[in-house]
Amino acid sequence: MSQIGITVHPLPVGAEVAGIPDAGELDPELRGRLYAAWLEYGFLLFRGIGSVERQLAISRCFGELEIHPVPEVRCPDNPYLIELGGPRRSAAYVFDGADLRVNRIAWHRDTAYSPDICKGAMLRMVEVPVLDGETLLADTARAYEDLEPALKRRLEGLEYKATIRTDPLRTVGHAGVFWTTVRPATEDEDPGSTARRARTTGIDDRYPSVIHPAVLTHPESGVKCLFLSPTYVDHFIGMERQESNELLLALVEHMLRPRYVYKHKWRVNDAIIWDNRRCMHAGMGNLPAEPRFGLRTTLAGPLRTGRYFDEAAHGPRTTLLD
Ligand SMILES: O=C(O)CCC(=O)C(=O)O
Ligand SMILES: [Fe+2]
Repeated sequence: MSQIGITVHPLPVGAEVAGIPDAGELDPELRGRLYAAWLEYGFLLFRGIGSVERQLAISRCFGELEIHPVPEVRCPDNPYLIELGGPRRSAAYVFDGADLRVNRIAWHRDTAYSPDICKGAMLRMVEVPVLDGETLLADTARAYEDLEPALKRRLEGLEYKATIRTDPLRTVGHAGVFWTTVRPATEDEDPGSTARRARTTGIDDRYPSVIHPAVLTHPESGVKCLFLSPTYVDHFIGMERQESNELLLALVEHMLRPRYVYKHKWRVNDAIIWDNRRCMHAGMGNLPAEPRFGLRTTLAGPLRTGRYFDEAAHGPRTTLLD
């Protein structure tokens, strides 16, 4: 039986898909429609994805899954899933000027600290806090399109150095972080936070800095995207830090204009699959008293957009999949 009964409802940014069957094989025609909608809208929202199996099956309509490069975040039951929140991922709290929050994640593209960023990811929310906990997504293709021609020319051929930053202390005050009031919680506010932060500092050393282009021509749709991953940006190559920070801030402010941003208030079993080449995303965070738990797949088909900053030490990579 044809499964073509799905409907794609455009949101102001992205689109929601209704009518996806709850079980069974997803036929090729349906997969084709989903894929075309994904490329057209940048991300798709599904409701009522009630199991890991369904999340994996729908994710696989968009490409092969990959095992996330950071072992610490993998789900012990299934290496193709990572955990967001939950007892194993108890991240340090931050203070945002009003409250202590957990799960607050600054704007980024997944795995943009590596030369091969992943193609996309599907996040499904299993446990949802009553208050807050939204995920934000920004369409960087539309943001690029609206830039002034002079700024587009300035960005031509421009590259930036990207560095993983797992320690919130290092991101505070950084121009790429739009929550300028955020600071890590003190040990008094969040007993154990110093030790938890110490557990993640080693991760940074395993991921040498990389260089990515500021603008990416999408390999499938051909649209140009403002390819920044703000929280990982160290500086634009060839610029003094002040000039680089000013440019970064101006671009981030532009990308975060409400017309390019969608804020998703989760319901249990909602799932969003984003095109990581086109969209960047962030987590608003929630109050520590409320549990929030999500499971995420990662789409392989790595895109070699970058190279190591220090190629002498880490080697140029010559083919796409080596
Ligand atoms: O927790 C969120 O809202 C965003 C999480 C995130 O960045 C991710 O799943 O890649
Ligand atoms: Fe992410």
